[in-house]
Amino acid sequence: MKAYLALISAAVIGLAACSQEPAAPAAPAEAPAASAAATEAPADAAPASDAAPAEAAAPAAGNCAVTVESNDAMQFNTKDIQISKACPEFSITLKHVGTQPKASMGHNLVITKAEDQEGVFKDGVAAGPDADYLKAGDSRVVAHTKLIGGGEEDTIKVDPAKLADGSYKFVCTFPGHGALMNGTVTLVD
Ligand SMILES: [Cu+2]
Repeated sequence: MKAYLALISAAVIGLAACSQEPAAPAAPAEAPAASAAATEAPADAAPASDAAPAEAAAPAAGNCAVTVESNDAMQFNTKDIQISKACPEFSITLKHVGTQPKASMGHNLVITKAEDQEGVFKDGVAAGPDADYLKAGDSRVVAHTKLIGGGEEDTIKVDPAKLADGSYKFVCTFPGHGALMNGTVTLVD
């Protein structure tokens, strides 16, 4: 009610101002309206802003990203990447915690449908290092990182909705790595 009255009076003063000189009288007219709004706003807003970060934002941020490590021993540190369906998008960071260069121990993380993995791997190896061991424009690839060497990392975003119609896997397409460096991608609630 106070704000309503403030708006009315501001409007009246504003109208009066318009009939005279627009610029100068406008400034004093705005001041009371602004301070009325300021005193009322925190009372309404405070409970909402207290609740929001605790219940929604914090857990969501933690669940919508994962880091997968790879090393000089040709291994990922997980066999299953779990992606929450609730996430509008999901971040996967591939980290190479080893020291060897990508020419000799490069890794990538490539997500495909389970039945496409072998074909994507074979065609990727054939595509060679300049193509990051991925066939150009391969439509079977749902998402992939670039090829990285020791000390490097790369982050990709995945839309969980694109993983809903089948079973999905991940693999490193560096020659000889696929047999050891692979796993499943699982959608979870
Ligand atoms: Cu690899």
